Amino acid sequence: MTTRKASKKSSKGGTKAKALQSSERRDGKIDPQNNDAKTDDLQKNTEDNGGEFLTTNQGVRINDNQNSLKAGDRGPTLLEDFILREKITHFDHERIPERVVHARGSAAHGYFQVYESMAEYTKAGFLQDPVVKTPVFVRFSTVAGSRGSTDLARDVRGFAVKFYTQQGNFDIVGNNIPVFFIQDAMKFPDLVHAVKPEPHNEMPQAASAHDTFWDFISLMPESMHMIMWVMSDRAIPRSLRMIEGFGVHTFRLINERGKSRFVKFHWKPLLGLHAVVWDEAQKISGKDSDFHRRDLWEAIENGDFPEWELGVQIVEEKDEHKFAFDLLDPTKIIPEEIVPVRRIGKMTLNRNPDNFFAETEQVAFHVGNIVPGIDFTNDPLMQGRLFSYTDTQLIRLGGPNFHEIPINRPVAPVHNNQRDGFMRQTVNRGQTSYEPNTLRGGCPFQAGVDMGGFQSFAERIDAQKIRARSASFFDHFSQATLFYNSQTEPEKRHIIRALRFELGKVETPSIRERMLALLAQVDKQLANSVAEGLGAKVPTKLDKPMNMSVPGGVDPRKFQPKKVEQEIDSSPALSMVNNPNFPKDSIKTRKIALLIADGFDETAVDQMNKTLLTAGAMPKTVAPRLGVVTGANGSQVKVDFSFLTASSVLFDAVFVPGGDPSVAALSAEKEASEFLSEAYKHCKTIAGSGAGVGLLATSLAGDFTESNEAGERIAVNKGVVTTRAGSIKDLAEAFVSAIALHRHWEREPGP
Ligand code: HDE
Repeated sequence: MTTRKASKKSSKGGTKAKALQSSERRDGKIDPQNNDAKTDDLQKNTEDNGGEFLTTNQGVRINDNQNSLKAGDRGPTLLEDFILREKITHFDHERIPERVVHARGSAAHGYFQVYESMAEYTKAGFLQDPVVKTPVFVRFSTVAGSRGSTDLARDVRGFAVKFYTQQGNFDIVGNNIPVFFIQDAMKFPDLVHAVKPEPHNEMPQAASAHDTFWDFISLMPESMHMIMWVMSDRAIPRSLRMIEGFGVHTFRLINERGKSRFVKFHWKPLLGLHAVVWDEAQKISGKDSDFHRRDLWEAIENGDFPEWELGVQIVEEKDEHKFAFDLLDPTKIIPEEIVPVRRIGKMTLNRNPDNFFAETEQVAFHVGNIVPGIDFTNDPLMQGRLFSYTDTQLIRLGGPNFHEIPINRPVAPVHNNQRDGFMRQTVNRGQTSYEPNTLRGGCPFQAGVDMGGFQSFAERIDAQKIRARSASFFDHFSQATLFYNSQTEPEKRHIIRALRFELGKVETPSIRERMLALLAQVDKQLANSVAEGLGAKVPTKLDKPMNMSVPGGVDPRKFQPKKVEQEIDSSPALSMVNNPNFPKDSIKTRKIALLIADGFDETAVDQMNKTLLTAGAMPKTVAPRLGVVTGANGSQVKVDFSFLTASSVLFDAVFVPGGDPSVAALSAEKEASEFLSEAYKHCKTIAGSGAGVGLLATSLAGDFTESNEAGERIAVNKGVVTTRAGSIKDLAEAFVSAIALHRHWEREPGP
């Protein structure tokens, strides 16, 4: 295994020996260049199961782990059996409540490094010095499904990053979508109740396509911008390594002089931004519901460490009100074309967790975990979150000491007078647990601001206590329209189809009608096209959309959405296909299927493998059976997957080399032609050489192979790359260029 730090994983030596490996130096400081500081810290609690003897939790060696203690070998089990009771009791208590939202997740360790000092904007320690490597732990998640639900649900992806900085933990608890459904934390439980499986029958799992979700949404016009994003391909990513991340809310950066600026955080994936198609997503859910989890795990094990650049959009305080929207409104973005995203550093994920429960399940993120140099704004959604994340851990992790769980504890030293509580780990010595004191010389002291003491930004507030929403939050449609207008035709088509699917699963006609009326506010053609698929009409009687997110006894007309003219009509950064931030020039880590059987053309396979590996892709052989296949010249190749264990939806592209016996054997399997047809339908790149072109011709890709029956030409036709007798090297290069385009949407039929 290439990624593990074997030296740090000594199976010898007890906990005490491991503790000495801590990154804490003898003077109590942390080595700033040690990106393994957190890994070293975790070693204190890491156990390799290397012990010789099986013991009880009290350390008593066990002689018989097969049989319980009985009164006679056919008699009843005795209560006295402390070994059985301990084992079963622990087992009975192995589960903790799953997260209310974001229950399904996958995580990895890594580190972050800033490119150059950001001292002008923030005093945050980890953003000062490019030499400093800050350990991170990142958890990706879906929102609606349970812990065991499919990775490929149409859903928002959580993107939560914990930075173990030398000034304490800083968490960016964000999503892969830069806006949210609602504007005020008050509506969060309603939203989540609506999207979760319906309470009477617990259906459907991990899906928003049901009545309660759309009932709620149809009454909440503020959700329309977010709805555009979740109905787009952003909600069905190809890989967690290929999603953007966003802090969503506007935060503050505070510099040494106390000057505050507004900031939005972004994560930009270096592998680009890619999605699957909905039909594929549904099939992946059946073939491999761990698809994203496996993809992340395998990439890290292979040494293909995923990377993201941290981007910031910085807005001066004086510019707070210069936009067409309110910076505090979490249903709005700051378009990148108006305030560019400056990339300030890079995060690399380079180590898989050692234990899913101890790390991925027990990690506790909190929007409220900030460090000096970063501060909050009054975004009413964020303000509610500041309460929620501690509260949820109290029940999920069983008490107030969850900060002591190894994955949660900071690498920065922790000293305070908090004591006791369930599962307290720290043995606090001494007489004092209060401050001020003299008995302990006043320790621990408060830190002056110049010594790193946290001081909240002194925002001026002069206001009435009022339960209300600012009128500056009332433009619910303009940015939804901006998003829709920024999509390419295929992307618009996918949004229309997603809405037809979701609303098609809604059984109550009036909910569909209200949704069509809301969609008409975003774009008339979009609404008409969705309506057509539903066999319905956009209702004219609902030309004033309903906003039921209003207090009781008030005139709802006072709360109707108001459109505000936006600075721009279209933002290319919102499209995945047209996005200028992610050039489509790489096929790194893409999985390519090579369909082969005995008698395959070895020269073609060797050349193709070479080109794909050089481009950083992962060629895998798929054959009628597992084991080995023998090429035309007698060399043997290990089969990675059989048609039974693989499926076209688990690959990015497919190649069929020549070799008459191989192609004949594949032709005899209907799975081979289905494999190709499915890849074709999902707009993936398909290649064939020699007799392999004949197999392509038996599939849906057939129409695009004919033009090249005779020649040595390399034909590239809507992502189908073929040659009968031409150079395989040229074919392989054309194949790589076509895969880099990701998908060939021109094959898709109209809406
Ligand atoms: Fe969360 N959210 N959330 N959320 N959220 C949780 O915390 C909550 C919101 C996000 O991998 C919970 O530990 C409220 C926005 C992520 O462990 C809970 C509101 C964004 C994760 C909670 C929001 C998020 C959570 C559930 C509205 C994007 C998973 C378990 C006021 C910026 C973190 C837990 C992980 C998890 C509350 C809205 C992101 C219940 C009340 C907006 C990535 O505390």
